Amino acid sequence: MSIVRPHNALQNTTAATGADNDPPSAIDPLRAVIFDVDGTLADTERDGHRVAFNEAFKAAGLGYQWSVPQYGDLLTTTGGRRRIERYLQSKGHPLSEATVLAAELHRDKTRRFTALIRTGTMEARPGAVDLISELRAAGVATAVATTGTSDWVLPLLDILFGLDAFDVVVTGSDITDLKPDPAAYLEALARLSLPPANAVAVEDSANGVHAAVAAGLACVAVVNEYTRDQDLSGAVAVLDDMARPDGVSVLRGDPQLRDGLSVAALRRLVTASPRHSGGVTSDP
Ligand code: XBP
Ligand code: MG
Repeated sequence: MSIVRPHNALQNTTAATGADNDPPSAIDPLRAVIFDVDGTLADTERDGHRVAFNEAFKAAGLGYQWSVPQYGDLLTTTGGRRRIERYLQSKGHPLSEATVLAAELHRDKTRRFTALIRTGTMEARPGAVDLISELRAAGVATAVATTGTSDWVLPLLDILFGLDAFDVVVTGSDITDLKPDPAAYLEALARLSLPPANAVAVEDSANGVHAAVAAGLACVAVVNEYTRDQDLSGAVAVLDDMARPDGVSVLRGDPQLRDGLSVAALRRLVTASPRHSGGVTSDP
């Protein structure tokens, strides 16, 4: 399932004014921000997906349980079904059996994770709610590009932000090639009708940064405990959170980002990007 909602940001060629220190220009170079979900908009992996995977293993009578550190290694495979399938093969299940079992386990895991989301225990990462509101108030389109399954992605976004907070939502159910393939980002750009030079991606992981950069986007990485030590060299900046009242740690990039991600900060990043040619085109 996917969502495409026309938003006036896509027709708006007038820059938001009043963003700290940025003079208004006739055409805003920042037209959209595309967010990853898992690990970026919400810390879903350790206490969310991992728990649901383990419940599914238990319900199926399998003795497998993924520990917190072990799950960090497993996360290098994107997509829950593929993650299970590879794990089962590593445990000696023949490929044909692993494929069938992984599909069943993943269906159950998706049901369990969706139920967990509906209990309201998953929280947005610090700064995410305010950043999305600020972007929308400035007329900048907001989008999602995730490899997660639409069955849980849509309720999670709805509970944390409201589905109206996004102009475009691309999930793993909409594409065949998951990150690090750029397909999710290319699909989001196509639905936004924007070229990559006028958008910024916000990601948390090496696979995600790779996907965004391969789609031609400038990408900011906002790390978590699982991704802090990954190779995020493709990102224009690396932060430890999107924003916090006491400022964030800038692990790499413009020291001014210590004030956190804002419309003005993201506009500076897109303008400084070598991909930005100084204008806006309507051709994706
Ligand atoms: C997230 C994933 C997903 C989740 C589980 O990667 O790889 O597979 O771990 O969700 P990213 P599903 O943040 O780079 O999009 O079980 O629905 O696949
Ligand atoms: Mg992620």
